[in-house]
Amino acid sequence: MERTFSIIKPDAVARNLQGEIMAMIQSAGLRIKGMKMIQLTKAQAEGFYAVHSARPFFGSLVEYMCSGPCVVMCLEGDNAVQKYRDLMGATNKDNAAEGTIRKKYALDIEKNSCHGSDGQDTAAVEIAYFFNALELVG
Ligand code: YYY
Ligand code: MG
Repeated sequence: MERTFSIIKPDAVARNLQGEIMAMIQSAGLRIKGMKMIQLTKAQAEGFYAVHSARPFFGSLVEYMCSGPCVVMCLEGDNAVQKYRDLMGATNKDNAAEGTIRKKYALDIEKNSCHGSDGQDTAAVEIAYFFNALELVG
């Protein structure tokens, strides 16, 4: 069993798509071990995406991530990190495979509806960034 971290991003929450995206996650065999709805502050978004701070899209990305509420989740399942990356599809919706969350719902490369950790180490850091132990079920 492995855990990963997911965000249903502001563009998807604004269109009331949380349920649709959670249904796709659960149909893929991933279990929700922690979940809450939050609106990120600028500092929280900057910290979460710090790895991208030198990229030209960083300022716009941070502003967008704070623009409305999102749903943060800890997901668990076999091969959860890769399973959820596969379910999300490519970062750019134009390159995303049919049947993926981003192919179905992303608006553009920035407003791409979901985040998923890119490895087990980053998953652990990202889960701990948003959840304490009491907020995660065994
Ligand atoms: O992990 P993933 O979300 O698929 O992509 P990253 O390369 O980590 O980029 C994080 C986030 O930044 C991406 O989901 C949208 C945004 N972004 C962008 O707005 N423009 C780009 N050229 C690349 C990424
Ligand atoms: Mg990434």
